Amino acid sequence: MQDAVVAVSTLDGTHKETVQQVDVAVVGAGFAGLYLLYRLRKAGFTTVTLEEADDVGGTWYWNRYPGARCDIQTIDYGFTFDPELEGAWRWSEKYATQPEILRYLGFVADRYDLRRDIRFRTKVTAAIWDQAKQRWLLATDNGASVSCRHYIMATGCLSSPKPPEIDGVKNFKGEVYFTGRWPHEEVKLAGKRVAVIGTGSSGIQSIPLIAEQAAELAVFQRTPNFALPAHNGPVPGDRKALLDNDRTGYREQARWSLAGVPYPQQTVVSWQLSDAERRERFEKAWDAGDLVYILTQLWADQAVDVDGNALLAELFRDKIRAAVKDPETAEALTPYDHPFGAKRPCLDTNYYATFNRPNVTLVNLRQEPIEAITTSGIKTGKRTFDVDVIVFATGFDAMTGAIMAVHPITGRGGKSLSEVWANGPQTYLGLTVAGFPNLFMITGPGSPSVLSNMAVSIEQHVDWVVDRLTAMREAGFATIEATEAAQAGWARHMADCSMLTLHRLANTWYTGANVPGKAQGVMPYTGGVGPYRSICNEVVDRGMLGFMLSGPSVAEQCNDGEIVRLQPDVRLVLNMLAEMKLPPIESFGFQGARDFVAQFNASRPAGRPVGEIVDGSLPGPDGALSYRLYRPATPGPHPIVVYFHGGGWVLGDEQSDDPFCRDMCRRTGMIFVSVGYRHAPEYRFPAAAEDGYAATRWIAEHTAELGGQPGPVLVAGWSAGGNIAAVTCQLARDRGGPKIAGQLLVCPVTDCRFDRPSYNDNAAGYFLTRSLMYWFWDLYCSPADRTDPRVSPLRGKLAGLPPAFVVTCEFDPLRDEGNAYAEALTAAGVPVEQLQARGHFHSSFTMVDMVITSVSGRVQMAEALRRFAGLPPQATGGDEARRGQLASHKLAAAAG
Ligand code: NA7
Repeated sequence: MQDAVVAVSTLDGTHKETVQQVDVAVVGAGFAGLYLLYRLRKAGFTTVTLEEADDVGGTWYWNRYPGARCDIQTIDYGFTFDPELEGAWRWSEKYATQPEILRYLGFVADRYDLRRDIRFRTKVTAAIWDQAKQRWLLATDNGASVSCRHYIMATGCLSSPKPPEIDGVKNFKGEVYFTGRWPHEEVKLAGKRVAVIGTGSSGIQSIPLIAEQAAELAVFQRTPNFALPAHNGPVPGDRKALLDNDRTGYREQARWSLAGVPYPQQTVVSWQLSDAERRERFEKAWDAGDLVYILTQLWADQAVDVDGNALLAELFRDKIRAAVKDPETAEALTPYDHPFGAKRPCLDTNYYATFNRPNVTLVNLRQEPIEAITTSGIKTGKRTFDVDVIVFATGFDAMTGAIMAVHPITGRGGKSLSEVWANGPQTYLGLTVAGFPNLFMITGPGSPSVLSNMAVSIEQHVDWVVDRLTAMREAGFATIEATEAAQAGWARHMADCSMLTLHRLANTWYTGANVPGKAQGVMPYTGGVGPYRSICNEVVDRGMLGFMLSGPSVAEQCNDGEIVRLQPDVRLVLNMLAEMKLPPIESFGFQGARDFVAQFNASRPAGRPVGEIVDGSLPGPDGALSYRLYRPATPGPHPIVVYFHGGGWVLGDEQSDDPFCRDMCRRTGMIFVSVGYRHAPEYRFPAAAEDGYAATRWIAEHTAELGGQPGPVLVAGWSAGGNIAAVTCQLARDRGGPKIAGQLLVCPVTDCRFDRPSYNDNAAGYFLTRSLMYWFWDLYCSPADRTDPRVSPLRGKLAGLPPAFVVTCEFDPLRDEGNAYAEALTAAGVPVEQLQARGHFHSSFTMVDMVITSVSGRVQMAEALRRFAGLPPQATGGDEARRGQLASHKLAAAAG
């Protein structure tokens, strides 16, 4: 290391001091820092790691409190970059203790001789980017400053403990400990009166052990948490067998999974299971004592849907009630304020049973908040607790604390990171920040980090960063910086992802809510480890999209843009379809295409239950038409919505949009009658239009018989069905009824012009292609008829039509004609509301089971239909979606 230390002038040039010159400086010698050092050295970069502690370990160095363990199973929680390392280390337990993990990290440091490049007991006190030299200068509190081309923060997500935030701590005459800074020497608690404040993972792990030692223990709980028994013991045989049978495959599956642990995506939804089946699944998870399993494997909607989650949370609550004898204590320990998994659940050993001990008292701070800490103990609103020891298990300034609060970081043009992040962290990929060239964060905010197996995420980040530095060096680039556009796009994508899960619905350290005054928004990436990895790879494949690269003797490169413009789940669906390498649907022929659609629909989970489903037939203009009626579970009579399915006038039937009809029936509280109109090419224009009108007329005349509310009906339709709904409104106006109270047009076909930009921009790649639309048109309608308003309603007279809600999707060939129809209706004096769905594709709203981010759109559609029908807003779904939007918009707003 000495070789690299040279005398240079400081930034202001006034005096000389010793500065250590390296290619790359790393801060932190935990999991991330150690692997960085290994990779950087191997890649031939001169490197130094600065570490505040006097040994390696990071989080596992500091968190030495009694009971500290990892809560990812040890076979999944370790380095995988070197099979020989994997072979050389054996974990003793399913969940390793802190000392064992620390030993492991020491073993890794020794094995690769990493310590020689680590400066221990050295804190960075400031970091400044020198634009002229294109280097970072790091000041330290111990020894030489460091000048480096690249600065990588491997500072961990949970390494900056939160201050106590309670008055009077300094007055307390007894012992004070923080779980996140537990002393190295033994802490003797035997015979003492102890208070523990905080019931997150650290509290829940330590409380049972402290209770065994202390004479008395008072646990001060602000928010109860869900805790699953760890059932610690040997590494489970089934998981180990999976790993041993195919180590490479097992690790690879972890890398592409959602949480970084190799579990498949659960596909069975809660409503497909009986109460007994759900309980059976839950009991299995409870007995397995595996946090990732219970968080992901019970049913597909457990983490994405409030109702699906509530079923699981209630089973959990039953367990707490059964474990704790005193009903009042049990009730206080039972969480109601957040969905299961939205706040970090804990893994425990005897936690709930500890409250049955005579020496343990639970103090419910919701009923008696702490007023102050006194010289002798803790005073609440109701009583005083005299104690000898106070343990603060109050958590961390998570995700951003160690990056931002620990030392000032000054980027290009004197920009301070604290100022740039004042409204919340802004990053590109969670790895870089615009305005801070050559600065990288490992598992920074905006990456999956704490919502994943950290070991897997760390390896992915480190590999990506070191590979980029290597590629830059080979190409002659000296600096790399994220662009503002890419970063703003990432913030939008983050906000979109935050709609996928329920994390936005809880006040947690994930959202910054645990630190008073901290900007709030979901900080970790909720889109999953595998999707995140594919996005990082795509950035590279697309020529370092969103990065500016420059070097002394090469031309500057900036391939600007947003890496993900699709909604995250739409991206997954389209990728999945692309992987299927399907031939164009039109190449199947019309019967083959119908069979394909039927097969595709049959493979999807059934939609949610509604009150009743009735199949029937009604008289059409040329024979009977079948219909399917969806009735809400609420008492009727209900207003009726006549619905027309999608399928280009060629495909589908009255059952093919079943999940959408069920969902809308539930959300609107209205009857949906899906009409099986005749299809082309057997029945060409105007058969579908005339069937639509005739069916609407018949339904309006038979509302009472169908159990509907007397009065006007409503119409709705998707795609070609949207076309039929729009046409039906025009025909009803012109042919003397029936009266229609409102029209919902979802991605409707409205015109026969193919020259609007969306037909080109979205011609291919978004499932509904331009050529498929051409095929539909050819099968349904000859060119001479295409300007007839019964197929191109945009060409008809628009005044006097019922109020409309028009939905268009950004990545849909039909987008612009839908927007044109909305504009034309407005111009004709028709009340119009519009949803222009960003990042969505033609099928987003009907793929109810797969496109979670379309929920809020359907909530808006349902609210519109209720308004048209003169009903008050529905409280449930709407509220949930609105809350979600608010939380995610905080991040998007911060991006703006
Ligand atoms: P956590 O999970 O943030 O838990 C901190 C606990 O301390 C939590 O119960 C807090 O209640 C409570 N707390 C925080 N501040 C106060 C004040 N001022 N008064 C009373 N109670 C307070 O931190 P941990 O160290 O347990 O775990 C962090 C992560 O490490 C964990 O999630 C795993 O990923 C590993 P609150 O819930 O905020 O009401």
